Amino acid sequence: MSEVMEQSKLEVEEHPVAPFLRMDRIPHIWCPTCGIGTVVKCYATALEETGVDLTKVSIVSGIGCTGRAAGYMNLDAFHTTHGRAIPFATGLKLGRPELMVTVFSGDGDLVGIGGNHFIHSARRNIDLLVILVNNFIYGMTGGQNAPTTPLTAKSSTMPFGNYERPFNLPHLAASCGATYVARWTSLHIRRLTKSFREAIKRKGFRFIEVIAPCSTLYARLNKLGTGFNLMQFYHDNAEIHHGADTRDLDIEFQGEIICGKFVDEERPTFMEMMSDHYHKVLGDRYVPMPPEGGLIHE
Ligand SMILES: Cc1ncc(C[n+]2csc(CCOP(=O)(O)OP(=O)(O)O)c2C)c(N)n1
Ligand code: SF4
Ligand SMILES: [Mg+2]
Repeated sequence: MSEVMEQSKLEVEEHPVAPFLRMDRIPHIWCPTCGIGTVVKCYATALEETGVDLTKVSIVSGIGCTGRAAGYMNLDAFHTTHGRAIPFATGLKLGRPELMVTVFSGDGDLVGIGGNHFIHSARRNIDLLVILVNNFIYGMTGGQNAPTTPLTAKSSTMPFGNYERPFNLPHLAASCGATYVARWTSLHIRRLTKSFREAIKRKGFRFIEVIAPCSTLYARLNKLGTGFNLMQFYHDNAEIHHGADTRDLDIEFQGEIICGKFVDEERPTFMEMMSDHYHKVLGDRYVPMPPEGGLIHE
């Protein structure tokens, strides 16, 4: 094949979301049939479809297999320490209010070690889109039990099955004050992308849980086959109930997975509350943060 033909073949074959990825970092580290890449693809597609100004989009991850997502995206991206994606993103948003800040991380990172930051960020309605990939386990470090591992499911630290009650994440987020709450699986690529598009346009603490296969640890330790088998399982066992009461969204081991949008409401964000309050109590003495951030014009 001539060099010209090879070149045009490459151009034709470029993936539609390639411009959203740091292609020099590919191949990625994720295992075959892991679900994380699908979620990244849906997020990239949503960014493209909403037409947001990518110079104003920032992504923050903690540590874990899911936490690698920030490093692969061709955005202003931050790979922070374990459990600290939300506080890092909060500081970023407060200092640069014009940015659309997304937190993209795993269940262990966001609601295990990072659980305290998660609940308070939702309570204060910090303006963040939080995407949590829930594979029911600590993937990166060898399959330890997570605060999301379903009862009786096996993990490397609970080889005889988990006996700790897991979080119902949409209920946790909603009861702490999140203003947008949805759950999908990595099989629901169109609905997940639509949910990302919708959440990108909202403000406040927006939480989207995505159930996704960890083929290498969760599926192997529980003899569930590969990620493909889990996708089949989602196909057969996921039910969409928009507006469902979040108290009813617990996930049992290999039980039904209720998906949908459960909360979508407006409430003043942390920044709005702060600004209103200081205007009221300090009047002209209050100098708000410039809309384009405190430092960039200096
Ligand atoms: C302070 C600290 N404690 C523990 C670790 C080890 N560690 C790295 S990733 C991880 C779990 C990640 O699990 P999750 O967020 O569910 O991500 P996944 O790999 O499943 O996508 C742990 C315990 C660490 N890096 N830093
Ligand atoms: S260990 Fe699990 S979560 Fe991590 S890349 Fe492999 S399949 Fe995905
Ligand atoms: Mg995990």
